[in-house]
Parts: sequence; C-alpha cells; structure tokens
Amino acid sequence: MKTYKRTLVTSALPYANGPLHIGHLAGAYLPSDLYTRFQRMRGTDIVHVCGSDEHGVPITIAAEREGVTPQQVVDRYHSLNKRTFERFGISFDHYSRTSSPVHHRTASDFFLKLLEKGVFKRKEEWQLYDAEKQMFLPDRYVKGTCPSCGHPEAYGDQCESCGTSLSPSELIDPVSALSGTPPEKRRTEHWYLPLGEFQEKIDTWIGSHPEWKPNVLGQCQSWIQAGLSDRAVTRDLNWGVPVPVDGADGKVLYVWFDAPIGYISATKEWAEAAGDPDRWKAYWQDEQTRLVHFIGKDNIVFHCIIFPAMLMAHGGFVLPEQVPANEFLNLEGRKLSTSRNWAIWVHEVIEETDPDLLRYVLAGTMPETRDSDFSWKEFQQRVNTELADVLG
Ligand code: B3M
Ligand code: ZN
Repeated sequence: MKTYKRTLVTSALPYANGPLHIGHLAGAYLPSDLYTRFQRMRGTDIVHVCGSDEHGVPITIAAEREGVTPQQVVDRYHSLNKRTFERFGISFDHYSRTSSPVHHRTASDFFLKLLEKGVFKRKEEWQLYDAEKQMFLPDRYVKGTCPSCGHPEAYGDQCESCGTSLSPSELIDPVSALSGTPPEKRRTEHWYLPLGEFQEKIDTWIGSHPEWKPNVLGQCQSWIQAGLSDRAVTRDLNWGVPVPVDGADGKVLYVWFDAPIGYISATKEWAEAAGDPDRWKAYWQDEQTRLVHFIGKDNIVFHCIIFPAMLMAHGGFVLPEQVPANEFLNLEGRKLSTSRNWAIWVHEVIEETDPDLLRYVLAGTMPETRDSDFSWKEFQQRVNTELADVLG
C-alpha cells in the first residue's frame, strides 16, 4: 500500500449566489469535516481548504434576479456562508474566494501554461447574441418553447418542466431572457480542452482506483464509454477571470475551468498566512500527498475527469487519491430546492438549534450510498432517544 506524508482535503466551493442549506452540509462539508477532524486526532499532517465559487452564470443570473451587481451578490453570500460554516463548526484551515487576486493570477497562469504547451484547440462557431443588450447569451439566458413537452418557458440548457436537457438551438421560438427579443447568431471564437486526447490516460488512471465508491466509478465509466470530447474552457461573459490573451476582450475562463484551480489558490493563501509561502507546493506537487475531494454527485465528472485532465495537461501536480462524492439529501420526501424555497437554511436553523444536534443527526442520515431523507420527526426522535436518553 502506498504511504503518504500529508493529506490535502478540499470541499466543493459553494457558489456565492445564495445561502447554504442542509443538503450542502450533508453532501460535502460535514463528511469532509468529520474526516479532517478524525485525521487531525490521529496526528496526520492534514490541510482542509474551501472557498466561495464567485464566477459564472449562476452568479450573474442571481444578480439579474435581485437587481444588483454580481460583485454585490458574491460579497453578500461569501461573508454569510463563511460565517455560517464557522458557526456550524466546519473547521477549514482556509476559506478563500475565487475573486481573490491570488486566484485570478493562479487561474490565468494555469491557462497560459496549457496555451504555451499547445494543449488547447481554437474553434470559431456561431452563438446566440442579444443585439439590444450587446452580449452573447449563455444557454441559461435563452428561453423558448420546449421541443419535448411544449412548456413555453424552457431554458437553453434544460426544460425545468420535463427535465429534458437541451441546447439553445433546439428551443422553438427562442428569445433572450434579458431583453425578450429574438437573438441573432454571431461568430465567436473559443479555446477548447481536447478531452478525447486524454481518454486513455484518464481511463487507465481511473482503472487504478477500484476502491472508489460505486456511484463515483459508475458515472466515470459511463462518461468514458460515451467517449470524451472537446470542451470549451472560455465563455463570452463579462464576469469571471479574463482570458489572458491579447484580443480576447469580453471573454472569461469558463467557471468550471477556474473553480477547481481555486483549490490550489486557497492552499497558496493558506501557506502565505502560515508564514511559509512555498509550503503549498508540498501539498500539490509532492507524490507523497494524498489529495481528497469531497463533493456532491453532480460534481463528479468535473473532479474525476475534467480537472484531472487539466492537471495532467499542466504536469507537475498530484491527482486525487479519493473522491468521496455523496448522493443527495431530500427534505421530508421532497427534493431540496433553492428556487422553490424548499430547504432548511443553515444560518437560520443554527439560531434555534445547537449545531451539534444537527451535526449528529445529519451524520447518521448522510446520503453516502443513495439519496436519503431528512425529517424533523426523525430529528426529534434521534435527539430524544439517542442523545438525551441513551447518551444522557
Ligand atoms: N460551485 C458547483 C456546486 O456548488 C460548484 C462547485 C465547484 S468545486 C470546484 O455544485
Ligand atoms: Zn419540457
């Protein structure tokens, strides 16, 4: 068995577009915290990093909806979520944010390194453009009639009524969600990561991890069997890490390109704060580091295929040793939903309940192998019988 000198734990960077709910906790942050606390007690050299994911369409949509700037959105939710984690007892060694200067530099340099190595393909393509707002429209910004169920308000990436995943060109009578006008098509250019070229390496590497959870391996294998293809790593958007190339005005790195690099930036900031700026390197570049990504199941492909391919393309980095992804937690038998306001908000519930009670119950009902359910009835029962009666 391989021996390790140190462990780096990362927890998925939550989007700073809303407050945290108990599904976030049960999916990634409570398991990562339990693991880290246990390893610390055993004397393991371990660092746990996280931070706010502050880029991409999830943020600009929230800003649009609330009628404020993206900066105001991320400032508000970054501080709220950081404080909520602290009060809930999630013991990160560092909680960063992707708008930080260290991150912008790290993500730019990473992109430039791949550019220099000739990794990317450049492709010209047609994209929908809102002439009134003078901007290209990401999938979510296009609305129209669903070709599958006829729902009149389907989005360019998905119909929320029937769940079909779509591309904007499939929508019937598409309009811009921003101006309501029909979009036109314009030429644009983007950088692509040719994932297909990494297919064999990724396949062999994942094959060397039969110990990964079946839900994780299952998703990876279905992606690999379908064949990996080129993925655009830039977007026409004015919110994000600017593409660090002359003539790329109005283009930013795709949020799923920059966000995982946020783990590296967070480790750099941690090292700097610890007074040893170069110390991050041991955690990312030394073979004897065990890298562990705690995530929810919707993030599996990014952490098990795309980010590892980026790390392989760059060279000099360790790859994840474990990616313990959890399934989803439901609430009283229904899917948690921020937009339908079906959630228990962590910052609210800890005003009324001792966080340790919630930690205890969530730890016992965590969706480790399949979706699980949280109910107040079960919370009451477990607290009364297991904690008050048995432990008490
Ligand atoms: N912010 C997605 C999510 O919250 C994304 C995770 C990034 S981890 C690098 O589900
Ligand atoms: Zn539909």
